[in-house]
Amino acid sequence: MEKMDKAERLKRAPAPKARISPELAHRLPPGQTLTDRFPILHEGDVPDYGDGSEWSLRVFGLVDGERTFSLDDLKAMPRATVVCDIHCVTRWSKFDTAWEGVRFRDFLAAAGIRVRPEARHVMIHADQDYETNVPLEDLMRDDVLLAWGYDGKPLTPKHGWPLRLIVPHLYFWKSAKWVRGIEFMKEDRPGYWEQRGFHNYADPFREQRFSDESFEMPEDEWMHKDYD
Ligand SMILES: Nc1nc2c(c(=O)[nH]1)N[C@H]1C(S)=C(S)[C@@H](COP(=O)(O)O)O[C@H]1N2
Ligand SMILES: [Mo]
Repeated sequence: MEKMDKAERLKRAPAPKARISPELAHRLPPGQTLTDRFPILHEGDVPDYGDGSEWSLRVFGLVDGERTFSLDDLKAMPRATVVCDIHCVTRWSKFDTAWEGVRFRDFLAAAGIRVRPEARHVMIHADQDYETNVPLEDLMRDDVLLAWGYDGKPLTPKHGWPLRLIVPHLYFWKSAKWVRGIEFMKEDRPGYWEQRGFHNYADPFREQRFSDESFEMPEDEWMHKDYD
């Protein structure tokens, strides 16, 4: 048998995938690499909510009456810990992140919020002038959390204190930090990134990064990354 030239063999070999054990590989969406660090990404400055006592959450839109909640109101609701993998569109994924808070659907039930039947979409309103849209059905899933804790500790300001959303099955830009409002809507409407070329739904396993295939990831999205 003829020995194939090494360079030729290398050229023909498939490009190495991210170094990840075969048992974990199915959890890593296409085009993602795994990180143990916790990158910090957001638009605008980190808001300072101190002990959270001045913070409030407004629920409005297609509900029977607008309501406002304090952090203490939320903490008195049934608590849950969700351990999940998170996937950022800038190609990092982090496995087994542990968040503490109240499930979105438990929040609605505990607060007695009556959502009108015509509501199909939700706009999450957050600082700084950030918003992101998620179908209501998706928010009702078992692992969707309104979180005030991470890894057994209160959220740090940079990661969204006092309250952030966690939607593990969508790219992480849907997991808004510093949430201030939840708006129930009949028609869908694009949020901050959804208006700027990113996918409206954002399923990482279907690699729904951009609304238009020809859209390129802006260079600074890759480079300007801070870590804990
Ligand atoms: N309010 C707000 N939430 C936000 C963002 C933002 O700019 N503002 N960025 C999103 C993006 S793109 C990502 S990847 C995650 C990053 O969360 P982390 O900093 O805790 O890793 O927050 C999301 N939530
Ligand atoms: Mo992101």
